[in-house]
This record gives sequence, C-alpha cells and structure tokens, in this order.
Amino acid sequence: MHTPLRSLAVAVAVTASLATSVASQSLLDRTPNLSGGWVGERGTLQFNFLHRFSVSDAPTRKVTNTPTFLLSYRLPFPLVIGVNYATSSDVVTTPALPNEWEGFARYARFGGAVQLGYNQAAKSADAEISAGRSVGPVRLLAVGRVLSKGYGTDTTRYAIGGGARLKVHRWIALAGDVTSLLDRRPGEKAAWGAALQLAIPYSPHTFSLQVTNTTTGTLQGASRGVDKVRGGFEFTIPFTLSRYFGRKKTAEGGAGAAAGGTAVEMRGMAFAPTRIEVTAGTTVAWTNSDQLPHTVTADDGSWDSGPIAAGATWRHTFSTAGSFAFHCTPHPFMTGVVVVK
Ligand SMILES: [Cu+2]
Repeated sequence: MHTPLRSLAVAVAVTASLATSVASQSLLDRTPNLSGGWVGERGTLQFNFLHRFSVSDAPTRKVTNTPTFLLSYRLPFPLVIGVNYATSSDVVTTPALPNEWEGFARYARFGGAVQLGYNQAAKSADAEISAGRSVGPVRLLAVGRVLSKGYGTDTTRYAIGGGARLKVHRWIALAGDVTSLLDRRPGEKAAWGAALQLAIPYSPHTFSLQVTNTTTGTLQGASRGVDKVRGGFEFTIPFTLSRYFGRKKTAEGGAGAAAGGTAVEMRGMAFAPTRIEVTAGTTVAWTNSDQLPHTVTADDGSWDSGPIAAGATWRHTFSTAGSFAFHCTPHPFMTGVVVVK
C-alpha cells in the first residue's frame, strides 16, 4: 500500500479505537488545531472568533492579523453545518488568495465525527475523521485528514494529528496538539498549538489563549505549520435559537407536567416552579430544558443530581417530611424548594 494511505489507515484505526462520547462544544474539550469532533448543542447557532497574529522582525515589527470566523448551526440530529471565513490566509499563495472560505458539515456518531467540506480558496474537497476519549481529567484527540487539492495544487494531501487536554479545574484546561502533513515539502512544518482554555464562569462562553505555528482555522490551515510562531485567542459565542423558537411547545408541556405537581422544569436559567409541595414518598422529576447542563443540589448537601444534560430528566424520591431547599451548583442563583408533607 502507498505510504500516505497506509499512514492514514493507521490514523483512522487509532481514531476509531479512541472513540467515546463527544462532549458539547467547548474549548475546554479541544485543542487549538483539532476540532475535537464537536457538533454543539441542538438548535444552537455558534459564532466563534479565532484571532491569530504574528510580528515581523525588527525594525518594522509589523503585526499581521489572521482572523478566522466560524458560523455554524447544529441540526436536531448530531450534524453541524458551518462556514469558516479567514483573511490574511496563506493556504493558497500562488496566486495569492488572502480570503479563504470553507463550508463544511460534521456528523458525530459513536463518539467520533466525520467532517466533509469544501475549501473555496484551494478549490478542494476536504475531509476529516476525528475522535476523542476522556480518561479522568485528560482528553485525548486524534484526527486524520484528506485534502483533495492541498494548498491550491492538484495534489491530494493527507494529514494526521493528535492532541490532549488536561482539565485542571472546572473552568480551566491546558491543551496541546501536533498535526503533520504526510510527505512534508520544504517549508512545511509539523503544525502545533498550545493553549490555556478557559470557561467564562456562569456563561456559555469559552475563551482560549494560544500559541501556534498555524494560520487559519480551516482544515488546510490547521494541517500545516510555518516557520513563524503566532499568538492568538479564540472566543466562542453560542446563540440558543431553540430557546426562542421552541418556547410555545415546551411551555405547554411544562404546564401539563406542572398539573401533576411532581415536575420541575429548568428553563432560562431558573427552576419552574421554584416551590413544589408533595406528600412523603413522592418522586419529583427535574427536566433540563436549557441548552447547557444544570444540577439539582440540596443546600444541605444531602442529595445531588450531578450534571443534568440538556434535555435530560433527573428524579429523586422524598421519603421524609420537611423542607428541602436546593440550587444549581454552576448557577447558584438558580434556587428552589421542595416541601414534603
Ligand atoms: Cu444551572
């Protein structure tokens, strides 16, 4: 078998063996140059701003900025469609095409993800298979990429990469990756990136401070390193459209559930109702209708749901009379009480 193909087969095998569930779209789950296979939360429009810059030598010390904007939408099934737009791109230099567009679709299944896209600057159909596996605070990532017309040439290029992130706190992670084109040409370096990944507490945003030798955030841009270190940051902004469009339907369901008197909904960063009265022996169900995880945690610590994913329901049976105040751990302003008679 031809060497690049064999290497790619190995990469795919490694990727497949790493496959476990892919977490939601957060910089805390990925590295600067690997997507981590995210597809985002259902009904969420995502706007990510990746900004990289380099500084030329003295005396000019010219700062060159290379921003990549991502706009994507997650469909009801695990498929995200999106477009990356980058300027000051160096993906295609002959002729110089500083504006780079990449449209793509990414589908997550069995813990891995497959991405198919088209890079307009390179006139190239590009694909990626990716996977991640979490082992405690460590998450390992692997990718294999095919660029049908790599960097504006008529040559199909292949790349393999791997990375890891170490979660050091609920809101802080360290991340790094290395990706290499197979059969690298002169001037082409292995791509690498290192980052401090931060969740912005009590918000759906994440932020990355990074250094890397890549330019843009497209598959082609993220597969090739150059002889220049860039600083950069990325900011992720999810817009939960389903919060606006899905409201009526869910509100009706909520009202119906409330009539039963044993259901609490988590919506719009609040419990509804905030107070519920039940008889001893009753099971209360909390359903998370938001697009981010919540918890139901007793103020006295006697019971705790742990993270309840978007759309999931958690139940707890109250066997003794009393008043049980609870809150959400990541959002302590979310409070409620169960009164058991
Ligand atoms: Cu919460």
